[in-house]
Amino acid sequence: MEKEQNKEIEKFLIDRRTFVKIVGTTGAAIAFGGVGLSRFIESAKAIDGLAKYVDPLVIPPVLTPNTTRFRGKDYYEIPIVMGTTHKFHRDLPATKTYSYFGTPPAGGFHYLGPTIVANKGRPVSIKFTNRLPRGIHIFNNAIDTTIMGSKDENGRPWIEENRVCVHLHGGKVLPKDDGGPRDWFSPVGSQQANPYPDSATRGIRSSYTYEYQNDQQATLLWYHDHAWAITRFNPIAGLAAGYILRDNLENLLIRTGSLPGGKYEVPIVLQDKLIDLETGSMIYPIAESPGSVHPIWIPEYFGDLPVVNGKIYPYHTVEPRRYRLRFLNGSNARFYNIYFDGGSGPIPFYVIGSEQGFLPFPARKNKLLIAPGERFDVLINFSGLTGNILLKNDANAPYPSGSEGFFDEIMQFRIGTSPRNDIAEVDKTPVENITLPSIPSIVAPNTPWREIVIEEIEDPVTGDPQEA
Ligand SMILES: [Cu+2]
Repeated sequence: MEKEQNKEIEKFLIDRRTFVKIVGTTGAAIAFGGVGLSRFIESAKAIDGLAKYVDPLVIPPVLTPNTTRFRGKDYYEIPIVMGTTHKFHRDLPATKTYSYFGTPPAGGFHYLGPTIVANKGRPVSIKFTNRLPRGIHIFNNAIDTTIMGSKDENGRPWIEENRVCVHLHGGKVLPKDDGGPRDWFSPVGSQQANPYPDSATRGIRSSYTYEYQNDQQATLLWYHDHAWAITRFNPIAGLAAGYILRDNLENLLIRTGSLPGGKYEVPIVLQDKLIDLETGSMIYPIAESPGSVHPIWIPEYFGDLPVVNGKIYPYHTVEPRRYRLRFLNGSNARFYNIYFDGGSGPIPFYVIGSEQGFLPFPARKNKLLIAPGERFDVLINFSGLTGNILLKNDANAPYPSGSEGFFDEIMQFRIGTSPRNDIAEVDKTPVENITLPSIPSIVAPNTPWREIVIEEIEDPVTGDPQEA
């Protein structure tokens, strides 16, 4: 029985992979051909000089909700701000970033945003306020006004380049709370008339309160910006953060020690980044093809530096025990095929959940492919290991066979010691024996499998992706 189940899981993971391959092979390999690469190469020059594993991993703060303002609901207020103090690396100057602002931990945290922890069945309401500066966007040079949504109905570029809206990725929400690209809102103080009657918010307010019912499986969701015509910039600028949804069964597993909780549950937000190593500024490359349909726009962004929770090549000191790592690929286009390397081959780990909830049971893996936007819930046991473990990657960009290459190292786990008297209860139950919260199957027995292919249409001349 268990074997059968294991096969099912394996099939699930393999099917996903095959699916991704089908998507990935059509044209992605040449998607980047020739556009905006000069900047990419320029910034790559000094990478060898950037020391690895000198910055500790930063854990985004978990926000405390106001539980009394609205009955039966967790309420938050999150300003969306620009910061000038975030350091991606010890040896880089501070960088101008955008973020969902939470109480910063020591050292400053002005990138990405606070983690929201919600519980199934208890609604969350978040008032986001746009406190970005009016006007100029952080990636102003890369704005292509030929992209739909870049101009108003009179053909003028939007005054409010720093428009925002918030999308809870993977969330089951009402349309009004989905953060559709057209439902953007402006920086504080802006009073631009609302030109579209179908938008409740656009241009006429500086904040919007989203309601999340949390009526779905426990999982890691994420919230990120989704503003019209500039969504590709904003999560790179920093507007992306985690939203952990728990349910009673999961909470029980944490309380009883079957799943690591507290500091043993670590969010890992993977991104790639282009940074001007002189100034510390983030770079968004542009195409230089005047006369083409979109002269500035590039189809995919690839950075040459791995960034985890806002730090380049960070390290994290762990105890020799089991950890739960909540992976999110918050990159624009980069896939990661991750593995843990202790010096003698990949260290096996377990996947216990993916985008929308737990797997039926833990699946043992050596490597794991994570596409942009995807989340994976991973258990890894550091007990019995010593020294430093590297989190590595061997996925090409564009995936799977592109020529942009990849950084093979991402971050380092340093195996420390266990605190005295800490008996890691969690390690006593073998991972295979953990019963995960069951998910009701939505597929009737003998339902035929159908393959759905999403294809990218390329320009016959340039080979650039045109539509999908
Ligand atoms: Cu999304």
